[in-house]
Amino acid sequence: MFDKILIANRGEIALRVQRACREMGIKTVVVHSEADRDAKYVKLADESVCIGPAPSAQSYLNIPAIISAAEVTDAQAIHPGYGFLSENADFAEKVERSGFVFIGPRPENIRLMGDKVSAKNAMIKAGVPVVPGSEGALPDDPAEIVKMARAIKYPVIIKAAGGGGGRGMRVVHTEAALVSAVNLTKGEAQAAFGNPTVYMEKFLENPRHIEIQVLADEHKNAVYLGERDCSMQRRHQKIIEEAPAPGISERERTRIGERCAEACRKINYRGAGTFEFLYEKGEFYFIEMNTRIQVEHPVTELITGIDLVQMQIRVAAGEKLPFRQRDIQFAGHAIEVRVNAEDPFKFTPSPGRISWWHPPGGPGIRVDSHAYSGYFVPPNYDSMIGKIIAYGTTREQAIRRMRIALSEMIVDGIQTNIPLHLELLHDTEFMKGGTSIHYLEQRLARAAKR
Ligand code: MV4
Repeated sequence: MFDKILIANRGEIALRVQRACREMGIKTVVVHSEADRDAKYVKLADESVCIGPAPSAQSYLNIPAIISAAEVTDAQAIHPGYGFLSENADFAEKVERSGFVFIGPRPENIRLMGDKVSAKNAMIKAGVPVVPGSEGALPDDPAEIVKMARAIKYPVIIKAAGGGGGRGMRVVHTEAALVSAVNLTKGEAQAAFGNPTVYMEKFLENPRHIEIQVLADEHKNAVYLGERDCSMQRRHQKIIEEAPAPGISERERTRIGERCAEACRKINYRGAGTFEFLYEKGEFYFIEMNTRIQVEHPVTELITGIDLVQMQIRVAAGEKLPFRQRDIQFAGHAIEVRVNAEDPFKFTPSPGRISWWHPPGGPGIRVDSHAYSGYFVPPNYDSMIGKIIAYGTTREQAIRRMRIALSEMIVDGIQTNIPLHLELLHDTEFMKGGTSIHYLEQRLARAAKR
C-alpha cells in the first residue's frame, strides 16, 4: 500500500480523500491555490504545497506544478478527485510517466470514454444498450445525414464527440432544420473541443437520468454497486441524487448492472466508474461513461457499506477487490442534496465569508463539507460547499431525516440553496419518486410565472 498520496483537488472532495487516506494509515499531501491557502482542510493534511494563484488554469489545472509537488513531497500516488484534471488522459499519462500512480483508470480507458463516439462504439461491442442513432460519426454527405435521420425518426439530437455533460449538443425536430443544425454543431465542436466530429441519436423527450456505479481491479474482477437517480438537475448541474432509483426492480438492476460489469472486464477497466443512462419507458440507454469518482458517490456508499474512495486507492495499488458480486447487498435508501453558495431561486453565485456554520446531525445523517464558521467561500470555483446525505430504511424515512437535517442547518453570511431543497423535499411529485430530467426546470418556470 502507498505511504503517501497527493490530492490534486480542493474543497469537500479533498477532505473526503484525506479521510479515506487517514483511515488506511496513508499520509496526505494537499496541493492548493493562493485562494485556498487558509482553508482548514489544507491545514488538516500532513503536508500542503501552494501550486499557484486562484485561477484554476494556473493552479488546479497546472500539470507541471502538481507533478513537481508530488516529487518534492515524495508522494507515491495522485488522487485527482472530480472535475479539474480527473478525466484528463494526458494528465494520467504524465503522472505515470513521472513514476507516480494515477488513482483512476488507465489513460487509454480515460481517452476511450472522453471521445463519446468511441465510448458508444465500445459499449455496443460490449453488449450495453445504447440510444439508437448513427453508428459512429456522421458522414459529410448531407443526403446521407437526411437518410439517417429519417431512419431514426424525429426528433433527433446532434452531439459532439468531444462534448459530454451537456456541452455541444442540439435537438432537431424537422428535416428542414437538420443540415444547418449539423453544420452549426460541427463548428461549435471544432471551436470548443478542437474536434468537429458529431454523431446523431434519437432524442428521448422525457427520460430519467440513472447511472450505474462500478468498481474494477487489475485482476479481472468487476462489480456493479447499483444505480443512482440523478434526474433532479438544472442546466446539467445535479442538485439531488438518490440510491436506489425509485421504481427500478431488482431484476432491472441486476440485468443492467451485469452488463456494465461485463463491459468493464471487456475493456480492461480499472478503478471506480459510472455508466450514465437515460431511462425511459422501462428501458436503459447508455449515453456516457465517467471515469472518476463522482460528487454523488456517498449515496452508493450508504446503501452498500462500501467505501468507494478506499476502493479506488486499493485497486490503484494493485490489490484485488475484497468482495465478489454476490457479497454486495443493497440495504435502505440514501438521498444527497448539494449545498451551493448561491441565491436559492435566482441561482446567482453567493461567495463570501460564512459567519456561522451549523451542520446537522443525528441518525442517518452524513455531512461531507469543508466549510466551517469563518470559512471564506472563494469566488473562483464551483459554488458547491458541501453535501448532506440522509440514510433511512425506506425512502420515506430518508426524506424525513433530510427535512429535519436541512431545517436544523444554519449557514449565515452567504446565501445557499437550502430553501430550494426544503421546497423540493415537500414536493408531491418528488415524494412520489421517478421525476424526469426536465422536472426541476419546468417547476421553476411555473413558479416564476406565479
Ligand atoms: C440526450 C437527451 C435526450 N436524448 N440524448 C445531456 C447531458 C449529456 N450527458 C447527455 N444529455 C442528454 N442527452 C438523447 N438521445 C437528453 C439529455 C439531457 C440530459 C441528460 C441527463 C441529465 C440531464 C439532462 C438535461 C437535458 C438534456
